[in-house]
Amino acid sequence: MADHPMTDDAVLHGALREKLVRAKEQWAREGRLLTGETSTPQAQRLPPGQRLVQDFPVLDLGVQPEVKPERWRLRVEGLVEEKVALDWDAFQSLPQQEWVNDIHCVTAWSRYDNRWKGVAARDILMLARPKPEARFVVFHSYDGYTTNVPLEVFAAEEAMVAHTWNGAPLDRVHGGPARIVIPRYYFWKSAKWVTRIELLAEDRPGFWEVRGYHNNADPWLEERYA
Ligand SMILES: Nc1nc2c(c(=O)[nH]1)N[C@H]1C(S)=C(S)[C@@H](COP(=O)(O)O)O[C@H]1N2
Ligand SMILES: [Mo]
Repeated sequence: MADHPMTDDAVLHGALREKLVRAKEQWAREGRLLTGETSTPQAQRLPPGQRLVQDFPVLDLGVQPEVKPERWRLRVEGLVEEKVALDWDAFQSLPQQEWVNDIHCVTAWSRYDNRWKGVAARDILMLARPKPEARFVVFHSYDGYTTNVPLEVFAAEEAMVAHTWNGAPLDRVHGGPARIVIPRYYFWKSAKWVTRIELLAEDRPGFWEVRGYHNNADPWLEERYA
C-alpha cells in the first residue's frame, strides 16, 4: 500500500499538465490548426471558400408561395409507424426550441448567429416513429422543391422545423411560415415552405442534387458539387 497516494497522484497530474502545456506551446509556435488546407469547425468559424455577410440573401427557384398558417400542413409519411399530419396549432403545441447557428450557402456567403425558433426534428420524428428500414429523408416544399438528407442527419441535434428567425415570424421569402433548418450543411438542404417529410429506405436525390450539386453538402469538406 502506498503511504501517500495523494502525493503520488498530485505529482502524476502535475507531470501530465506540464506535458500538455508544453505540447500546446509547441502548437502555438508552429501555428498548428491554422495552416491546414481543410479546416474544421474547431479551428475556425468560416468554412473554406466562404465569405461573411451581414444581410440575409434570398435564394430560391423564383416562386415564393404564400402559405397562410391556417392552410399550412406538415405531413410525415413513407416508412413510418404512424403517418403524421400537423396543422399550425398542433405544430405550435409541440415543445419549442430556440437555437443559434451559422448559415453557409453554397454560393459562398455565410451568415453568423441566426436565432431560430421551432420544433426539433427529433420531436417530429418521435411522433411518426420511423420504421427500422427508414434511412433517408426527402423534404417536399410548397414550391415543388425537394432536397434529401440521411435520416441520422435530420434526427441529429440542431435540425429543426423553424417558424421564427431573430425574434420575428419567418418571412415568406425565407420560407415562412415554416422551413427546415439543418445548420451543419450548405443551406440548400434547409427546405423553405416545407410541407411534407418523406422517409425512405433508399436515398433519393432532390432538386439540386440531380443538377450537379453534392449529395452530402458538408461545408467543412467543401462538398459543393458532385
Ligand atoms: N422550398 C425551397 N427551399 C429552398 C430553396 C428553394 O428554391 N425552394 N432554395 C435553397 C437554397 S439553394 C438556399 S441557399 C436556401 C436559401 O434560403 P434563404 O432564401 O432563406 O436564404 O434555401 C434553400 N431551400
Ligand atoms: Mo443555395
